[in-house]
Amino acid sequence: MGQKHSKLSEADLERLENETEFDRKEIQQWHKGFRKDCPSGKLDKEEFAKIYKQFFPFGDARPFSEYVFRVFDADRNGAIDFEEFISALSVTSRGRLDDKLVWAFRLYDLDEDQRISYAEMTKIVEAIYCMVGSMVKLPPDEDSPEKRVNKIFALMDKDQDGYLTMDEFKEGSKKDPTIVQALNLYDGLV
Ligand SMILES: [Ca+2]
Ligand SMILES: [Ca+2]
Ligand SMILES: [Ca+2]
Repeated sequence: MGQKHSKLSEADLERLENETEFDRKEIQQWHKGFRKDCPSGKLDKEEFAKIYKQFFPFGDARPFSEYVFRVFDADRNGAIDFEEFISALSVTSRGRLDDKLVWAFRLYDLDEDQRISYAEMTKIVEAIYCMVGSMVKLPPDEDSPEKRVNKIFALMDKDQDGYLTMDEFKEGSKKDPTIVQALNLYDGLV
């Protein structure tokens, strides 16, 4: 393809070093891998879904990958560039718990009204169940998305108004680490 800008500039490197939890070497490594998997320098929805598929070959990862794509694609231009990729990776794999939770909240808050409705949570949980397929044996009180969402809301929705605010979500997630775990897709790959 003869891409001219396939190397990170010094300025980009410095900025990413400051903005992420990765050091220079790691950023360069990730960049190399990113360019290899994605020579155009931009990851589209299809390519992103393929990455997920590798990790969850027995289920259908597409719906979940599309929700995650939305959050990675910070400027909403329909493609994930390296900077968006490495920033999301930094938060989800190395971020402080609070930052991870803000990130997860954005994943669930589909209409971006700063609260998670029952319907929004159900969509994401359905997508996760669909992706994980039959790989995991779920306890009887969580063996359907509805049951799981009921359980999450019972735990987190303090004022029982049917919505989770950021505060409710943060508090509750600290009691249920599986919420955050679902995001750590790239953990252990570096
Ligand atoms: Ca983008
Ligand atoms: Ca919402
Ligand atoms: Ca509430």
